[in-house]
Formats: sequence, structure tokens, C-alpha cells
Amino acid sequence: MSLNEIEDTLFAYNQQHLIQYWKELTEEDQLSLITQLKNINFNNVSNLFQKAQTYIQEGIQKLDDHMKPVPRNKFEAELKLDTKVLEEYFLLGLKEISKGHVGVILLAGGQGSRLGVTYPKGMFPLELPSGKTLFQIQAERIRRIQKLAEERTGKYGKICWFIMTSEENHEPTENYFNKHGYFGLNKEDVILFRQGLLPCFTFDGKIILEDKNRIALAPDGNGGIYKALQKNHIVEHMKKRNIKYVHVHSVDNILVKVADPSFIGYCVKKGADCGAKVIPKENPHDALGVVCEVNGKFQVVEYSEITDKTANLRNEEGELVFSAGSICNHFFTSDFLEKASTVYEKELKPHVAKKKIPYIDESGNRIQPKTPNGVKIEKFIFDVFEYSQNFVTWEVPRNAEFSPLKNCESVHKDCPSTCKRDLLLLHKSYIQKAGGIVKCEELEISPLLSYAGENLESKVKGKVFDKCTVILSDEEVVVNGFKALPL
Ligand code: UD2
Repeated sequence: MSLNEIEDTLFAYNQQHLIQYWKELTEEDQLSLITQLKNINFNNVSNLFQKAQTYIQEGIQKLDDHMKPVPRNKFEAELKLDTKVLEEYFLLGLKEISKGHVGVILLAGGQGSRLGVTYPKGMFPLELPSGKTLFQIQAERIRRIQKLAEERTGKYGKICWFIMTSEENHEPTENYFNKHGYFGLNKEDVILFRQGLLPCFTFDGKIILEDKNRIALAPDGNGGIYKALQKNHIVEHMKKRNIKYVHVHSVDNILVKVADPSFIGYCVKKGADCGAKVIPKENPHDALGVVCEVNGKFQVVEYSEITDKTANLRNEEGELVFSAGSICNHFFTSDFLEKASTVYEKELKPHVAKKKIPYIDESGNRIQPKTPNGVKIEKFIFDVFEYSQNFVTWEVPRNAEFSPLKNCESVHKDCPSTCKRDLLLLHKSYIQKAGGIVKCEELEISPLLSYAGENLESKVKGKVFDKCTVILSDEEVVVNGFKALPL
């Protein structure tokens, strides 16, 4: 595409300002700018902005009058379930894993701005006794659950791990996995793919020029997954490998049960095409979106989209009516993902966030605004729930399954130290349950030894732990030679 053609397009969409500094640019910078412009589908982004404008002007609509809690037949709470039924789901999930029917998608394309890092969140040094990062913990949970599935079913099946990155963090993520030998997984079973970018807009629809040769771009939200699946032929790949069920989760939850057999088994047993793992909201102001029905369709309603009155509603047992807190942990069939990435994706509503976006002013100066001057547009992964033919919800306890790394330490909530605290507390409880005596603060279990508290007795029963220890699998003692003490 030549400059003339680009000029015509820019004119047609009223975005001529994007080349206003063209003559000042070096040849290299001109090439860079033209490449960015070529990558923008102006028709699509302009439609998206039109759709988003309703939200910018009217703010978020309150949905109170249309909301209903998830019906009982679409909801099950792990803690309230008969152990036999739970075991049935667990075993069913393991069987699907052993048949190679299960894939995992890790959502790792976020920018980590609240945490304040410019590198991928999965690499953040959590200061665990083992020195492990979120990426390593999750990789090792996959290895352990594959092994457990083999032990319980007699058949070994691989879980294929798909990792969604962004343009910005793709390379560092890939380098990190390469450097660490994919943490013992086969490289061909770990597939990295990039999500897309969208331009940032001023409130009146002008695409923002961040520098004279650079357009302000941001990842298109975790709902960008559907477009990215299609663009990178991921569903086709899943079908070739006979992957039928997919567990999708965020990168930041240190307690995440990757490819959780109980959740998968429950969804498979119910014949669901789509499912959400939830935790009970602790209080009405707990900042989690709630899974509920809106006008008969399943949806996640962000806490900012309901009034205090609705958030405070309680049932006869005194529990919150809208308590199914979404934790960005979902189940999909690969058939559903196929439709989501080809059909539903186009219908997904844009969400807008008003942000302070650096820009070049009329005189060519770079300005760092002090108040929001524009919007980032994102799609949300859960907005496809409304297309589900059979949606289910699986409630799990927070202390065993959810502790996210969102913020930097000074926030004191959902930050590095709370992640570490919650993981070590959970591990302490597993060790005590298996008959170990814990007399120290820092006791960690390798995910390669135990996925969720199983397989510990021979290593811990009757033993006293009085100094910082990492309880390793036999394999690790031999292979990695960690600093931590083998038992
Ligand atoms: C997410 C959920 C929210 C709640 C909360 C709990 C969405 C839209 N919101 O809110 O309902 O469950 O998590 O922790 O799911 N990501 C990408 N690409 C992007 C943006 C995000 O891959 O463009 C990933 C990100 O790396 C993370 C996950 O999506 O793994 C959640 O993103 P977030 O931390 O920005 O979402 P948050 O906390 O606002």
C-alpha cells in the first residue's frame, strides 16, 4: 500500500492527523508508521468505536432489574457435594486427560500495569522458597496432573498448553520458556500465540498518535482470544489433536488448578459447552464480577454494573443472592470455541476504559496527560457465555483456589506477599492433613510432587518441619538439584 492509498483511507475515516508529521520523519520511521497503518482495519476499528461510543456517553448501564442468580440445576458447590459424586467427576476429568482430550489456554497477554512490571507477569519473582514463578508452577501442575491421570487410569495422555501472549510480551515469554527447557514439558506441546492490538481513541473518535511515528496501541482485551484463536488456527490444531475440552484461565492466580479434573469432569458429565468456576463473594463489595442470568442469558456482571441494593440482597439462609464471583477460570468445548472464534466474536460488545494516554500535540510536543484523555477498547472473554446452549457453574473455596497477583506490594491486597502467603498457608494445611507437624512459616510443596494435597504421606507423616523447606518430588532431587532440602 502506498502513501497515497493510505491517505485516501485516512481521509475516508477522518484520521488524516496520523500522518501529519510524515515529512519530518526519517525513511525508517516512515516505514514503521506505514506498517502500523497497514495493520489497522479502519472499517472494523471505526465500527468498534461507534459501538463503544454508547458506553462512553451513557456510562455503564445498571442491570439490576434484569438479573437473576444462577439456577440451582446449573450450579454445584464442590464443598457441598457428596464425596462419591465428587470422586466421580474427578475420575471422569482424569480419564479425559488420559485420553488426550484436554487442552489448557493460559491468558497471558495482559500488560501488568497495576503490578508495575513491563515484563510478563508469569515471570514475576514471587520470592517463594523454591524460587518458582507462576509460569513454572503452572507448567509443573500440568506435568503432575498428567502423571496422576496415568496412575489412576493406566493410560498416559498429554495436555496441550496454549499460551496467549501480546505483541509486547510474546518474545520475552518465548525466551523464558526456551531458557528453562519449557519446565520439563515438550516444546511441541506448548503453543504460544499472539492476541491482537487495537488503537486507542480520543473521546471523539480520533486515533491517538503516541509519537510522531507511533500509533497508541493496546491489547484487545482477554476477549481478543477468539479472534486470536481464529487467526492462529488454534481450534484447527485442537481438532487435529482430538482436544475436546479446554480449560482457560488467567496467568495471575497462584492457586490455579490447571486442567482441574473435578471442574472438567463436572462440565463433561453435565454435557456443558461452556462453564465458569466461581468463588463465593466474601461480602457485597468484594470486587469480583458475578455470574448470573440477565434476561434469561448467562453473563458476568461487573460489580460496578449493579447498585448497592442488589449487591446486598440476601436469601433466606442469609447468603448473598449474587454471590457467584467470577475468577477468570472457564471451561469450553472445542466445538464451542470454534463457533465463538468464527461467529460470536463479531457480536461481542466493546468495553471501554478511560485512560491517560501519552500523545503528540498540535505543536509536535509529547504530552503525558494528568487526567484521562482517551479510551482503550477491550473485549471480555466471558461475553460469549450468552451464546452457550448449556452453561454450568462450579463453586470452589477461595482459600484453595484463588489468590491473584494484580497489584504492587504497596496496595497490600492481591499483591506478591498475599500470593506467597496464601500458597504457603494452603501447603501447610496439606502437610498437616497428611500427618506432618509444621513448626515453621515457610513450607512449600513442589507441584511435581502433589497437585492438591495428594501423594504426601510418605514424605511428611510424623515428621516435624521446623525450618524453611521445599518438599520436592524424587524426580526433582535428581534432575534439578534445587537448593531446597530434599526429604
Ligand atoms: C478479571 C476478570 C474479572 C475477575 C478477575 C479476577 C475479565 C474481563 N475480568 O479481571 O471478572 O474474574 O479477573 O481475577 O476476565 N489478559 C489478556 N489480554 C488482555 C487483557 C488481559 O490475556 O488484553 C489476561 C491477563 O493477562 C490475565 C487475565 O486476562 O491473565 C485477566 O485480566 P486482568 O487481570 O486485566 O483482569 P481483571 O483483574 O480486571
